[in-house]
Amino acid sequence: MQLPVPLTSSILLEIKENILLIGLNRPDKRNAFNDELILGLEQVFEHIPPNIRCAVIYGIGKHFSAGLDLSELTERDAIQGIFHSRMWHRVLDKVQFGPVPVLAILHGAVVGGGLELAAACHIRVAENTAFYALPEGQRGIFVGGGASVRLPKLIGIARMTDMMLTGRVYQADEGERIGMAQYLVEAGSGLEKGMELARKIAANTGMTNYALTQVLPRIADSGQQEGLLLESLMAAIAQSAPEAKQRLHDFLEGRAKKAGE
Ligand code: 1HE
Repeated sequence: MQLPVPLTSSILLEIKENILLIGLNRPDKRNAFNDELILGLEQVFEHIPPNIRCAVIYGIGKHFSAGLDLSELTERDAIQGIFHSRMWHRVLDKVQFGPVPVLAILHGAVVGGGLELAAACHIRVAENTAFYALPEGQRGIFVGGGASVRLPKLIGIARMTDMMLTGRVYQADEGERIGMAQYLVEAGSGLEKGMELARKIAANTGMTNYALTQVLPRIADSGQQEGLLLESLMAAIAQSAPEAKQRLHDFLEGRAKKAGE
């Protein structure tokens, strides 16, 4: 299987089975996102090989990510700032609406743009060292990588407002309780848990994974009547696929796992 493309040394890629592991590799700068790193991520998501079924993003070193590289921020005027933020939106849309479900494995700092990347992923697994913050409020800036749209869907507007107004930091256990992450695991075991989940996701039909990553978020963003109609269309398309019919037969003939097994 071919690895995506020649990349910046700030990203490490590895393929295990049919799962793409994407390592953020600027540990000296706590995986802060300079343009090279965020554009490198875009390149990866534009070139995911067709036989990859799931992706896992993790941070190399002590932290997931310290967010935006603040040393590049001082050089931009307002219009450059808008284009820069729109560039982040474009890249993180490619993560959220790319060809495969994406897991984020979180440890240490998950702050600013790092939290924005995590929120664009479909499942978040947090090690018990993870902590979440939006220091933008304290630095006199605003979020620019999609947090104002994606984060309230995970934790609610009130919590995000509090994080930015007061600098509140959520530790891993409280973060899991409020919806920052769906899984909380011991330090050092995030990738193992991520691979376990990724294997399950990779074994789904392509249609199921498409429905959950592409259709469900659009339904959630639409009005009730449009959403219900989209749901019916998606349900009919999914159940008519030959792979779905085979899976239903397998269950009815006792060859498939029961729910809960
Ligand atoms: C950085 C950055 C960075 C570290 N940009 N260089 N994000 C923040 O405001 C978070 C800023 N960072 C931190 O609060 C801390 O670095 C951490 C809690 C993440 C980690 O602490 P620690 O003690 O492990 O590391 P450190 O000693 O603070 O940092 C090590 C080096 O990384 C140091 O550089 P050095 O050359 O002196 O060794 C730091 O300057 C550098 N570093 N974080 C640049 N963020 C799409 S818009 C999104 C907007 C945002 O994300 S704003 C939030 C930015």
